[in-house]
Amino acid sequence: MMPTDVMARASVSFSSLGFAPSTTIPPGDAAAAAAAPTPSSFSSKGRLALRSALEQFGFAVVTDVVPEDVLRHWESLWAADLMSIVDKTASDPAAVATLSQDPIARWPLDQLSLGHKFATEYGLPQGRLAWAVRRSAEVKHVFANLFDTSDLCVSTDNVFFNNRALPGDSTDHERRNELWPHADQNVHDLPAGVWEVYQGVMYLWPANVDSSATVVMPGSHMQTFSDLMADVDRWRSKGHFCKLPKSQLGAFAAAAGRVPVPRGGLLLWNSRTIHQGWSNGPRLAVPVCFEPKSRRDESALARKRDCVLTGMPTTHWASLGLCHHLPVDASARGAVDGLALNTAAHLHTGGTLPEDINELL
Ligand SMILES: O=C(O)CCC(=O)C(=O)O
Repeated sequence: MMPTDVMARASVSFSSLGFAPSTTIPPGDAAAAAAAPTPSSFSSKGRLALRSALEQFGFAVVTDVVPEDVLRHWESLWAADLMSIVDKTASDPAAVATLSQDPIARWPLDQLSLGHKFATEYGLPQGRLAWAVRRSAEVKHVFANLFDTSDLCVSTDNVFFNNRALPGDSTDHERRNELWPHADQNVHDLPAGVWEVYQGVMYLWPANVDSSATVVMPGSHMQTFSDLMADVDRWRSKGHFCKLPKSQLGAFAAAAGRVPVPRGGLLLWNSRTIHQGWSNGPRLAVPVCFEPKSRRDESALARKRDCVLTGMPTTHWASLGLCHHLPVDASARGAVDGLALNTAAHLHTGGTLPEDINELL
């Protein structure tokens, strides 16, 4: 885990960010997108603390971004998303009834995978939960503090979901994970390669020693990232997913740590910071990234609209509208007796592009 002294300095409370209560909108309300926080409502103390944590460590945790009732509402939206992809006419009514008692806990993830690593399929990246988080005025306010503007567009990445409990007998040091540390920025891919971009993950369930989490290497957005980018031949004509070479894995493992995030907290990191996911134990979290709209061109907007309408994810880049095609986990498709699935979670919009979603793209 990340050392506690680093965490103490990398944590900022949401209440210090000067959120104006008049902009609080009930979750999922279509008016949330329009209720943009204004720079005048920012508190300079909180903003400075957030920016200096990001500058020093390349990551920060904003705590208590949304209250418990909102979190419970968001969980209910995830349950609705899961039930929405069950094809009721092709499924056994008894299996549907059992699942519907508690879809989040009972979803048979080993047999009915929702995609590759994350919930990438069945329209879930454009589902109810994902859009409730993207519509949250509080989440947007955090990013507005970073960019000094509320004229922001949002990314539409995959949802992170794992309902598998850890094996009761495993202790933390025995748990193993694949190493895939990377930066999500490439300075040789211009102009985006030199923009400031902050990736975010809104944690509905806490990240702790017994859960899945995000791993970051503190401070790696500086020298480690520059060293990675020094190999011009390797990165020229490549995209923004830049993996650390094998020779650096030992250094990464020694310096990196899983970031504990309380329920309702927003983890942020610089796209240059070397990071990866750690998949061991439960997780319900939504990646969210806002960037200034001024960066986003018409073709990116068209791709983003298309993703919303077809249920596909984009990468975390809000400005680029890059479709996030991940390999499909075909072996785990529809293998449970009695449950058949549909790509349908994105149809909560009625197959149209609501004005407030369009406004956020
Ligand atoms: O699983 C995570 O928290 C991180 C995933 C990741 O590396 C990314 O979104 O770039």
